[in-house]
Amino acid sequence: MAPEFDLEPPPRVVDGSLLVAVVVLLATGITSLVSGRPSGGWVFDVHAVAGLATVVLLAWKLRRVRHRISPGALDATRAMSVLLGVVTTGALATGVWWVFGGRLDLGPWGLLNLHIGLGLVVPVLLAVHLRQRFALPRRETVADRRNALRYGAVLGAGALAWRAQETTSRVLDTAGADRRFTGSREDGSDAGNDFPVTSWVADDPDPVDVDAWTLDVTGHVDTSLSLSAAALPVGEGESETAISRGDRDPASVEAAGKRALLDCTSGWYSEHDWGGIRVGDLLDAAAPDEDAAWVQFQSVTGYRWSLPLGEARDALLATRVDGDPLSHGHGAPMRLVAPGRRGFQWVKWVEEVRVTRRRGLGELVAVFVSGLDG
Ligand SMILES: Nc1nc2c(c(=O)[nH]1)N[C@H]1C(S)=C(S)[C@@H](COP(=O)(O)O)O[C@H]1N2
Ligand SMILES: [Mo]
Repeated sequence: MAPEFDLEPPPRVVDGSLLVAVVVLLATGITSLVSGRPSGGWVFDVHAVAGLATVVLLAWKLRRVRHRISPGALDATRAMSVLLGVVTTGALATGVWWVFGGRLDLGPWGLLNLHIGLGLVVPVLLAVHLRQRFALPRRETVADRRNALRYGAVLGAGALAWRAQETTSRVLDTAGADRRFTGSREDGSDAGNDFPVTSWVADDPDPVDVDAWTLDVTGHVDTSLSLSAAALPVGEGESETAISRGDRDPASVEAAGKRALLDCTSGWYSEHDWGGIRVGDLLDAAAPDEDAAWVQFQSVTGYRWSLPLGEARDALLATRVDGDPLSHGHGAPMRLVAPGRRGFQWVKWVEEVRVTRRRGLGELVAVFVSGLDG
């Protein structure tokens, strides 16, 4: 190794590494939004370490290019580059700030939503930037051993910083210290309906008229069911109820309970004792066809999400939280409780349980646009 070894890699290697880092950050960032089980925790670690490495890479890059930016020399291409630099810095800063317990009140959204928003804009701006300025690094430069050492150093520093941050948060006792592995912080556990009411995008229906409401079980089942609120074992003290099934014998469904943790991607979690009925009991009553594989839960608003049949059986359709009837904001008369799934999958104001063979892809759109039509 040359004695004057400099940690900073050549310009094109920095640029190429930034591109790789953004791809990794985008992939892990999006994956993290659907990761709710501890086994998916590594996704958050990779995201954090890549983010910290990006801080170093971006600092090198900005130091190198800053002299090019003077108000006189600002053409469209450079304005684009400046915007990219600002948005990327913003995405990194909001991420770091979140980890150290930062908060921001943006109406229905918070700091983590801002981080996600900025993070999604970066790849778009970067694509434009690359069209204007892209140049491949030479292969010898990429394969150079000193550059490999530099990568190792940058990633190692990122990993160390990520580890150290946990200790720092704990020692300083910042609000960041009580984060789950998903980054979410506790809010309103065991407090009945007193925890945040969140809509992912714009869903905000009028309260559901319980007298007109029915829960319908449809699709690939032997017997479709339509249950009124009165036909559910949801009142206080009721433990089971008979569900009529056309010309088959009535099925009985018992009241069921489950303790489960709702973890919203906007950065909070809340753990409660939920009461309602097991989806499995409902499915037993309806008798899914042989080829049934998915169960879709649909809201009165059109918002919907599917779970694989086996997992759905173990989910709960809740009418109560910590012993109290569910409030309208939390999805009355009935909401899905899907343990291990992120909050946006816990469909509120459920009115239909549809058994399907294949997953309906429309739901991937519906969770974003539901409620936007007013
Ligand atoms: N119908 C419907 N269900 C929904 C949502 C929504 O916008 N519409 N938001 C989801 C999101 S993002 C979360 S985090 C949880 C929040 O539940 P809560 O408002 O009871 O806390 O509900 C989920 N269920
Ligand atoms: Mo959410």
